[in-house]
Amino acid sequence: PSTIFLSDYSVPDFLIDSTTLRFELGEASSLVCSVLALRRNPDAASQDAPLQLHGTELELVSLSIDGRQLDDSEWSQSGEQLSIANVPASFSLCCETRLRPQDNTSLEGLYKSSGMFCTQCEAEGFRKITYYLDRPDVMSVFTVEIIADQSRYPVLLSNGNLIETESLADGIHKTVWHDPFPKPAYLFALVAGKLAVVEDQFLTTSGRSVDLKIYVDEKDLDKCDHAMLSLKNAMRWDEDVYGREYDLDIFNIVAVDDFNMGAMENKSLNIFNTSCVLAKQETTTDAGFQRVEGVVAHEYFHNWSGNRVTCRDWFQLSLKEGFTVFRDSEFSSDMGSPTVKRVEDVTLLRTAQFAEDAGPMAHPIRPDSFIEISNFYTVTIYEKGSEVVRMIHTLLGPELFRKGSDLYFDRHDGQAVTCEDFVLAMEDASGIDLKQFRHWYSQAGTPRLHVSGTYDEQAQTYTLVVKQSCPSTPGQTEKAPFHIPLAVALIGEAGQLALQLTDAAANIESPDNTELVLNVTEPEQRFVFANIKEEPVPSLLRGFSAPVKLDFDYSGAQLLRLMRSDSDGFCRWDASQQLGLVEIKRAITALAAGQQVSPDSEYVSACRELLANTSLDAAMVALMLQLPSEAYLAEIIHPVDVHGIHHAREALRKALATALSDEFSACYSRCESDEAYAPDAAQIARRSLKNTALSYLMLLDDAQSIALAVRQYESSSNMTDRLAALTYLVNSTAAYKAEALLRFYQQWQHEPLVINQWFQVQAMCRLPGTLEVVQGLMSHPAFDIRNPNKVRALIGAFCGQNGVNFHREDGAGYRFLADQVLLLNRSNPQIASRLLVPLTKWRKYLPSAQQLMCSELQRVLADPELSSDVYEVVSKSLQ
Ligand code: DPP
Ligand code: ZN
Repeated sequence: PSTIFLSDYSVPDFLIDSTTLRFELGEASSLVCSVLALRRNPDAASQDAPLQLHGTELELVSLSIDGRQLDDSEWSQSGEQLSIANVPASFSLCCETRLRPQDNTSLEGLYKSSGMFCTQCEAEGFRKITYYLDRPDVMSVFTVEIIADQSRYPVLLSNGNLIETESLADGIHKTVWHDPFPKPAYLFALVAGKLAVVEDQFLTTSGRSVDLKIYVDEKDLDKCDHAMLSLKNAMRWDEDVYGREYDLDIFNIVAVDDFNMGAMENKSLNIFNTSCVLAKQETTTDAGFQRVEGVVAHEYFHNWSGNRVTCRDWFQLSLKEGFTVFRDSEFSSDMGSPTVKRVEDVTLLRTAQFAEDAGPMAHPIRPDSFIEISNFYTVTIYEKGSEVVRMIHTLLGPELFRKGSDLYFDRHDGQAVTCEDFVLAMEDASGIDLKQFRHWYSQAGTPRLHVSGTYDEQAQTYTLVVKQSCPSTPGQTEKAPFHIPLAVALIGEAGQLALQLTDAAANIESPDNTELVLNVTEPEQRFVFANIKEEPVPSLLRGFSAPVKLDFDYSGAQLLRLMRSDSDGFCRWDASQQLGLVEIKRAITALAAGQQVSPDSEYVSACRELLANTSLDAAMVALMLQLPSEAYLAEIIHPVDVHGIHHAREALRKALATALSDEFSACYSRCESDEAYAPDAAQIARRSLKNTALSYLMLLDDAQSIALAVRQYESSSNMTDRLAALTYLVNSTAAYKAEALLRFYQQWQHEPLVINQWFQVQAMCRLPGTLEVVQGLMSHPAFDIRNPNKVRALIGAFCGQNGVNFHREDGAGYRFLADQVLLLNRSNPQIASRLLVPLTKWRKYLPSAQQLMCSELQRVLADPELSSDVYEVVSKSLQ
């Protein structure tokens, strides 16, 4: 496999003004006939280059230019390229290809899922449908004719407007769709199947009525309400917050069982993984409801940030993904609890993204090179990309940011552009210089801020010294300093102090002068605050104002003050996590010395206070009571001793449960409620706190707690409480757990998404012997290795979220993963390379684990038929 470089970008030699596709869908094979109106690109360097089209795994049936059939000598094929020399300046190319969608297990291009035809073309799947200029800067107007058996495939969909339907002979029917908006091939979609539909309407701000349709399997008709509501909320929000209106009369969503990603934003025909669209209280957890809301909004928002303005090339992927994640997270924050959403986003960033940024696949949000673009749909491109847009929002403020986004959409509507175009629009609209800020696009790695503070009582000043650095990443040893917005406040005995910098060169101030955003731009900088009458505790990186690791040598007392009284929810939560971290480190030391784990009494008191605090959002209380996750600890403690960390953390949790058992019980009872289920912020918060309390109580391993969990399991009418209880039971010594698992399966065996949760609960069980359970479940009739959701629920959850079992000391977990990757490499390379990620982090662990992990990676690398997807990840991780 070869490497593709951003620096090699050149404009396409040809443009495609229109694309007409005809699909004849059949049981054995399908025929695709494409007619492309091609012409030479006047901006191309060469005006006599051959036409080179992308195509892979295609059977070419015929090829003609302007009605004349080409003979074999007029074209040649090599790798994914089909070349035709000596073509005119403008012409019509007609190409027929034969496909076998039913044998397509990669789930890219045209394939079948549960009897329906569907497509996935991003990033480079269209080339599995026909020969084409499969690059996002080639935008074309599509007309699509679909011909299929009427009884098997009554619903035939593509992008844009339905312009014709016709019944043909022999039970065949046809529909024709036309999309007036030029688009790249990656946004093409087709669906044919037997689908039921839920319909609604949305009236846009300028009075256009849009038909909204969600197509699902008949049995799922009762699980569409939440997605529909989320869609309407998202459409309204994008009008209100960004001034973006929907642009067609129809918006379709189709739910598909077998899908590599969460969902796909194809123009007016979004295709969704069932897991990201279906929801109802009996089958879906609160987190599931929130995911549906977030993903529906995300894909809808792409209509502007992605479709109307798209990417010039795949190195610019974060242009649409980072911006759209930022948009959807602001949306979710407005729909629910902003602080909780922020904490969740930061948690994902600080575990998965920081790990990626410190590992062998580290890349800037705009990468310089790749082997396989599918490997770059990463937490870096998405979540760090979103943080970079958020920092622009912080630096500009909401009004100028909106001016910038208006300018970006106006200036580039209908174009395929770059991250640079986005930054330029923000600069032009605001007049704010983002020159140094641009390093965030080109440099990988997580910057580190070392901050120290000194109080000068005599001068009544408080001085913050901020030093920044960034570790080397593959291919980048030296980093230029970043422009980092550092939001700060100073907390005194009675609350936040008024801030007055002696050097006015800063910065953005809050209206009441008690919060500042410092522009950190130098390797080392000093900020002096005047008129400070008491020694304050600094509240730093408020709202997580930049995706960095921050060190400040807080005392326990200072952290307790922040945890009790900081007005910034993120910092308040983070203080609780830092205190938890200190306790876990003490527990590790204690266990290593053969001593008992006993948490600091101040810390226990703070937790007790939290449990009694009914004025604080219950979701915040729950989050603050949860100790830093093992995944986060693995980012902080080096080398990572998975078992040592796990046992220390569990021992500390158990000690807290013992010390606060009455408080946890009381909290549990207080949170019980019999009101009708709603996935709203208040109820979600209460369930979250209730289940956090139950999880602690279960550590007592007493009959009373087990009875509580059993009762909750049996009496819950919603999946959140039921699944939480099942999870705690499965991880306990309760004899009832086998029965609970069996009954759960029997009750839900006809709901694949619920069965996925059943697989996942078992795969994530922390008790010994889980690998054997997982291996056994792989031959369960409900498991299907061709279905990505099942693979993620069982194999992905075990390897990625069950550290103590995956890192079994005999290496069996690693061997299991390598076996599965080698198997999936042949059928679904995208999923195989995704799954491999936990092994690639081998350098973090103890030497004994490193060796075992490495030898499994080597075994994978030795496979002679590695896909480019797996090859890139495994080879880079061994470099
Ligand atoms: N479907 C993926 C997403 O929306 C890729 N565009 O992020
Ligand atoms: Zn996206």
